[in-house]
Amino acid sequence: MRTQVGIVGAGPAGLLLSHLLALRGIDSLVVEDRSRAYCEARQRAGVLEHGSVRLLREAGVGERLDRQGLEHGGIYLQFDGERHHIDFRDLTGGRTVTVYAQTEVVKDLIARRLADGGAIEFEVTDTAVFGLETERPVLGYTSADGTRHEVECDVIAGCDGFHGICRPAIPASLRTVTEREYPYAWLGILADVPPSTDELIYAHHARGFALHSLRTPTVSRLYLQVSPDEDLASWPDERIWEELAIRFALPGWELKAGPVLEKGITPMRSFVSEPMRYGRLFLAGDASHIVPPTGAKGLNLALADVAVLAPAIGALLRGDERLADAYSATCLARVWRATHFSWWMTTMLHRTPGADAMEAKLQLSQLRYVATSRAAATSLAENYTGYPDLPAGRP
Ligand code: RFL
Ligand code: PHB
Repeated sequence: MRTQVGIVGAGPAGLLLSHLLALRGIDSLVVEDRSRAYCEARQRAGVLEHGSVRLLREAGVGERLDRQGLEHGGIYLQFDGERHHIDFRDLTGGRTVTVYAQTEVVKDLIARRLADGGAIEFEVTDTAVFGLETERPVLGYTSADGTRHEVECDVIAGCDGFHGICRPAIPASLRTVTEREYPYAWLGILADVPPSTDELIYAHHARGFALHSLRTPTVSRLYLQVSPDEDLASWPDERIWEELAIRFALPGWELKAGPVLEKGITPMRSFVSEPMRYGRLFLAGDASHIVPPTGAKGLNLALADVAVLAPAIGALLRGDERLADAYSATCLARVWRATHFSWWMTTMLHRTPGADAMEAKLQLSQLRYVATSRAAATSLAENYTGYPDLPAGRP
């Protein structure tokens, strides 16, 4: 068996890459160790930068996004009993973000790949990549029916997330990892209740950070800062709603509670593995970098990586290696910008366990500066809506 590009992972990065390659007439095979239903239901990100929306639209997969996505012109920052609106449209010359769940992006991309005759193998096991230093790397896997395959490729794309097998296939001596774990986690819920707010609320509170996000006009997504070793069992739904109500409390405003459809705990880390290429293996998305979710960047970085990778692979297959050689550095410039922004949002908004009075006062001063200075707010707005601009989605 052979394909031009072997893609490991059917998350947003692997699926969009497969589609962008197909637009260039390049064939690929996506292998995924989970089921299609699992990939389409996994609750994760919700916010698309303005450039990610444009990319999906230009790639011809933005039809449902345009119909159902909820455009947002700003966010609220809440601290010290006050809620301040940060107006992205005004601060960035019209830029916005769009709330459209990652689950929907994944559904749209899977549907499109299958409609176009694209090859996606779900529920594979024992994925392996080898011969990465050669011009004929091999993608090995066992399909759901137990058959072992070894597929000869021109290029392999490691889009297999943080726990995948592709990053570890790069010799450790050739990789530099820069990493930080935060002393807190997010407890997230999906709730069958209309959002109590018109824009996302990022709330800094003495008891910890809280975020009010949403999915649709009738479904809300909310998060609470908890300790990293928190036991979900000690958070019955009533306790979650009580804690959310305390952290978002504001005179004259009420948090609507409702049935909790799903809950989970997410650890928080910043992680970058460099470079993003080894021979004919290219890493994209969470396989190479993780950001804490406070900046809403993870999904957007995954999409940005493959927008750079697709034309680089196209050129490489025509014998021009220049874009492929520049791939890692091009992506890492954006990755490090997002890593800084996500770290900055995270440390400004969360309560650090054991923090002294100095840290608490400095956080409040920083929040007040962002809420009152146009220059400081513009920096937040520019980074949140997406910086730098993305390459186009159409070949
Ligand atoms: P994914 O989505 O993890 O996809 C990787 C795929 O690879 C598969 N896989 C394998 N397949 C075959 N063989 C193997 N050996 C394999 N090992 C793994 C996996 O099953 C999976 O299907 O990575 P990708 O495509 O790079 O996409 C990255 C994003 O998923 C991630 O960055 C975001 O979800 C992060 N994130 C957020 N990002 C945003 O931009 N905005 C947000 O608002 C936002 N909120 C979040 C988030 C992530 C969260 N969690 C749970 C991690 C909120 C949360 C709670
Ligand atoms: C979400 O809607 O899941 C979400 C929104 C903003 C974030 C993180 C997660 O910063």
